[in-house]
Amino acid sequence: MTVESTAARKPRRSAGGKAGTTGTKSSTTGTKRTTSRTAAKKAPGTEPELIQLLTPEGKRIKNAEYDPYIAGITPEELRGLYRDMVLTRRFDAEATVLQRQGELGLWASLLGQEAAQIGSGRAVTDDDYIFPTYREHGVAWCRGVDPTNLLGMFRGVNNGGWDPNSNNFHLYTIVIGSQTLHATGYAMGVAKDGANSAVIAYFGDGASSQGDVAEAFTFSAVYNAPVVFFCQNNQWAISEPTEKQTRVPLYQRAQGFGFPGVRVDGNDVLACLAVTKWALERARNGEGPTLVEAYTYRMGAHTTNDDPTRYRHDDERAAWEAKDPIARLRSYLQSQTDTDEGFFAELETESEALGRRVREVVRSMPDPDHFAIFENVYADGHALVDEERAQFAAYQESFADVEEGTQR
Ligand SMILES: Cc1ncc(C[n+]2csc(CCOP(=O)(O)OP(=O)(O)O)c2C)c(N)n1
Ligand SMILES: [Mg+2]
Repeated sequence: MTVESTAARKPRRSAGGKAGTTGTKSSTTGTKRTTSRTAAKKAPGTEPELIQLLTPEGKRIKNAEYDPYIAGITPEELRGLYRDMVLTRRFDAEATVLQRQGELGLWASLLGQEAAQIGSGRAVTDDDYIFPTYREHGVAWCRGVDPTNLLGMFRGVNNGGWDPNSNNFHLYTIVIGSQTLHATGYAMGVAKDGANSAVIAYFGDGASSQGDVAEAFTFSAVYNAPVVFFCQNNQWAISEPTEKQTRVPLYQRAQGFGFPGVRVDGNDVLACLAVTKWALERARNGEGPTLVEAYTYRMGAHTTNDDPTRYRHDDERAAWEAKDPIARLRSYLQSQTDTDEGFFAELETESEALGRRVREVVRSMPDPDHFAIFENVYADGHALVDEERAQFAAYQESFADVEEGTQR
């Protein structure tokens, strides 16, 4: 396994990098179309360059640059990270099942991305502000957002489910990439306030193609905003593979905007913790933005509406299963710490209890008031909203007539 820091931090490559240069050359040569496609694909069996502190077998790799960020981590804290990942996976599985049973309209599973989310989520301090996508259930867990609060929107009974300012955790954002701009603006505000906090924006490999993300990179760089862009490259944007988004490794994009980018093993919770701490420290020290690309895999479907068997092979999933983020920390705990079987058994009991609680809470969520959607649109009300509310009231009353008619 190659372990390497980012090219942007130690600029050994020319701008654009090796892969980018290859892509540019072949794409300008019409006759080389086949070559160009081949070049954009990863050669089978090759591993990308990334920062890894824990191998898939659970062996610790030394890294002079990032070890200091997890130096002194105790067995208790390691068990805490393991617990976070196990409970998040259990919650996520329960939500998927609830959707299958018709209790939720939709669910976007984080299966396989637990290390990226728990590692980065535990690196953030209480004062930092987080802007998630719609899949950051593990980060929400780290933030202390009750998991059941994540489900209201997916059940269609509320528009969000939590107060962003209570946990410095913004509402889930479905408009791809837009939260990177919100985060950048917020971070620019943080800098103007002179506050000693940082901001982190989550987004996906697909989102990296959005104009919003390019604008966020530009503004954050130029204004030296204290923001970390945390890209979970889970290899897929619904049915589009990453090679359809970029000809260079995503972390190298940062170089062109003038800030560092780094690729970390997104299935290694220790590496994600260390690298995110480093990036947040840079932000707090006034060194500006950082792009972290967490190289991971979406083990499940894009959402419960999706069927990945239509566009990807089972052997790809099998290869990633061997790099499971939870299994590798378990191996490490068992071989290198005093963690006994009692810990794992207790956690299993706790997981089951969490699953039961999630089921009970979801099933007892009250239906929303039909008119709640018109509230909080404007602070002082608005004539157009009043008009729409009146139209909706008339529409509702039309059902009352039908019901009366049916009864007669
Ligand atoms: C602006 C916008 N365009 C398109 C969509 C539809 N859409 C929803 S999820 C998605 C793919 C996102 O992929 P990625 O950024 O890799 O995140 P992932 O779902 O893999 O976590 C798309 C295109 C959207 N929600 N918003
Ligand atoms: Mg993706």
